Amino acid sequence: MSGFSTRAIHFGYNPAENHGALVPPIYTSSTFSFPDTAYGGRCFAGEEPGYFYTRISNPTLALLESRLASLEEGAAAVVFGSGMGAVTSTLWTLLEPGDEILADLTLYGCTFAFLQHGLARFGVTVRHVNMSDLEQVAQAIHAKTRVVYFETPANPNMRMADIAAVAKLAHAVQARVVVDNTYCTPYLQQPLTLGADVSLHSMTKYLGGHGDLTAGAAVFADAELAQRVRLQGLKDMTGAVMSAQDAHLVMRGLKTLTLRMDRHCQSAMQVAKLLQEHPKTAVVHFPGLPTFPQHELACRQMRQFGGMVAFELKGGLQAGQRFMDALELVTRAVSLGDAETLAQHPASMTHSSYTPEQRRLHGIEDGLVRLSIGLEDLKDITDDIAQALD
Ligand code: 7XF
Repeated sequence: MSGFSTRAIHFGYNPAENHGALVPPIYTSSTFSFPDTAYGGRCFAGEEPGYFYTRISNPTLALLESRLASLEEGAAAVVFGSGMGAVTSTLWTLLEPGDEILADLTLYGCTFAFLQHGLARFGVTVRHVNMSDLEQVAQAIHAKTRVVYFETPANPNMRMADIAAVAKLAHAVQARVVVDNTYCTPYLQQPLTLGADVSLHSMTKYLGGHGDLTAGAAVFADAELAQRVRLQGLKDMTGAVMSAQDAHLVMRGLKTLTLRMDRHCQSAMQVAKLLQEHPKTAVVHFPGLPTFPQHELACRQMRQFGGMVAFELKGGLQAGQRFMDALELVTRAVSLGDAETLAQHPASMTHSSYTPEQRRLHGIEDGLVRLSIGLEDLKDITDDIAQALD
């Protein structure tokens, strides 16, 4: 098998089969014609592999799916119109009333809201545990646990979970392990090779990489489960289909994924060091710092330490807000993984779906500031952060 970057550029596409076109064509068609009625019937019965309607599958989406499956070393992938489309389509397929999902304490705000306001309202028991603490996980998992769900590093406080160890505990009760791999991308971390069953992405972030699309993906160790998520979760339950134009943009983003990630990671390391050495910061959360509590796990589980940094100033919430308002180059905006360095305040923005009490219980401090380190010249990023700290 060729290397990661080569597959990110070439996998699954042969120009000779497409008039020599270097860039794969974008199939915008929502529907596909049948040579005869019997063929159409066989498509709907699942007896014919052909395309028939884009909400189920489309050649442009299928190419992206095969590329993602290759990059994650999975059996199959399904793409969606957003990261939340991937989360909801997958979990609606895996869970039934009476089942239990065991989720980490810290989750992206809308994922947390979906568990609380979506799954819990339809008879699924939702429990949270500190996924970083294997003893707590071992005690919390029981026979009704069908899904174990976490992000690592978690949005926004960067806490990590040991994918292989959690998977071992979950598989002992036949629960599926679903990991949100958005922060890492398959270049930095491959949950399926560590034993996870599903690796989810918001492709709105690093995989798209340019802040100009919303998209999601789920990559599966088991192709049959991928097909169930496609035919139940995506087709019938959420309808969260991705557009072919956006699939084209994600494939364009994938071509430079490794280059961009290398730069994001290098710059984030320098920003984390600058913050840690500054007298005004109280705590810096970055897996690459030797003081990070799970630094050893990060070295083992991630290829590099990622492009996300979270920190708190000694002055807490007010100081954090003053810092954010003093930024000039760094842009105040949610989302992450873009070329532009972005700063946001989780308690009032991405994690405002938690109540203040829940944030306290779930380890999301009100003073936390989150940075997505972009691709600008490092000196311009650090100069802006330093002047805002001053
Ligand atoms: O539906 P989306 O493409 O926005 O993806 C949802 C999602 C799923 N998992 C993780 C780990 C995410 O970070 C996201 C989106 N997070 C953005 C953020 O944290 O800035 C959303 C802005 S409100």
